[in-house]
Amino acid sequence: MAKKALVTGITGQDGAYLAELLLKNGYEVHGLARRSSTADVNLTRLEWLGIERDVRIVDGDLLDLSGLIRTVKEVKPDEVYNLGAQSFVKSSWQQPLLTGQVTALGVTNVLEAVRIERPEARFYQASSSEMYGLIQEPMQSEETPFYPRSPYAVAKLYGHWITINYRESFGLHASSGILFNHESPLRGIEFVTRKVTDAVARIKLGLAKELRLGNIDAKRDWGHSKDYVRAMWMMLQQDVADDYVIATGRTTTVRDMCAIAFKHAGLNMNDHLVIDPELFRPAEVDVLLGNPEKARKKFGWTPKIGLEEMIIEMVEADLKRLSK
Ligand code: NDP
Ligand code: GDR
Repeated sequence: MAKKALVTGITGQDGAYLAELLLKNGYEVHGLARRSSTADVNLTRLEWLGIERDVRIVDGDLLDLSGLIRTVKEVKPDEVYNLGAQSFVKSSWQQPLLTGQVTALGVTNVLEAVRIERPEARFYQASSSEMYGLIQEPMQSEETPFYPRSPYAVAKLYGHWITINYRESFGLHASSGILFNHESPLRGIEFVTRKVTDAVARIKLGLAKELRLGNIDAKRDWGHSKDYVRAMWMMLQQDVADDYVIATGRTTTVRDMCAIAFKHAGLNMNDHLVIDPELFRPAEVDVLLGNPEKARKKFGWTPKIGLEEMIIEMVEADLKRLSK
């Protein structure tokens, strides 16, 4: 019998790539999605991967515990991946309460539904390198202390600890992946890599002249979503639940990431890049650099796609999309 997975955040970047991987691995995939007035459910990313008909969509919201309980009771998943969140750090200062409700308490709602209806299911929580915030150690591992610097990061830290608590209190097979930034052509346009590749493509095609950015000195450890969803799945195949850092072990400034995109398009970055003080954040996470040794040792995970290759893939995808 095929294994069943329930994925929250199925309409997001990781939801799409994870669904693709799970389908390839023979799973029956159920995805929780919110209704919207424009399209019943936004399946754009699943359509991009050509799998929109292969995923069974279940209407639901992380804020609705009764719906989650009903869904878990009906689906009887073997694995539950909680990817749903208000995931944009900058918006979290604008919507701190909503971010807390969805990104923090939403995790408890899913865990409760699992505990009540399907305690034998394995659970994955999408934790984040943003939890490290004000950096305490030059390279962050599972042992590095947390110091969250945004309402989003505070909410993720709650989600992280409640997952550990459900594992320790109720014996749930609940794991957290502390994932560093990961991107792809399916990345939301508000995040910096995709904002850059979209703008570079527009400038190249004569549709725009400039790219406005905030703090380009910030450094991030960027990987590819495809590699990172594989790590999520591998985590849940371990006999014992645990927490793992998933990262590349290389950090790059926003400026240098941006330069890769401009260079690939044959454009001079200095002719188009404008620094806009409005785009700076109330508090910044200056540098992130992850140590993925534990995941490599325990289950052999290593990233396959490098930053240059990924940014070029994103620029090409945006050129193709905008040329249509
Ligand atoms: P996206 O922003 O692309 O996707 C977020 C998903 O959450 C969307 O499907 C969205 O649905 C859904 N969602 C938002 N609010 C609710 C709600 N109230 N009820 C149900 N679903 C909701 O994020 P990513 O795919 O990039 O990331 C996946 C997860 O991993 C997130 O939890 C994110 O915080 C976390 N993470 C991401 C990292 C990254 O670099 N990408 C790194 C570390 C952690 P809708 O389409 O309806 O808005
Ligand atoms: P981040 O990603 O906040 O790290 O969170 P984002 O791409 O938004 O920012 C990365 C860095 O770039 C700087 N920056 C800008 N960012 C955006 N979005 N837009 C700009 O114009 C801009 N200019 C400079 C930011 O200040 C920041 O330092 C992502 C999300 O996916 C989270 O959900 C996830 O948990 C973390 O990655 C790990």
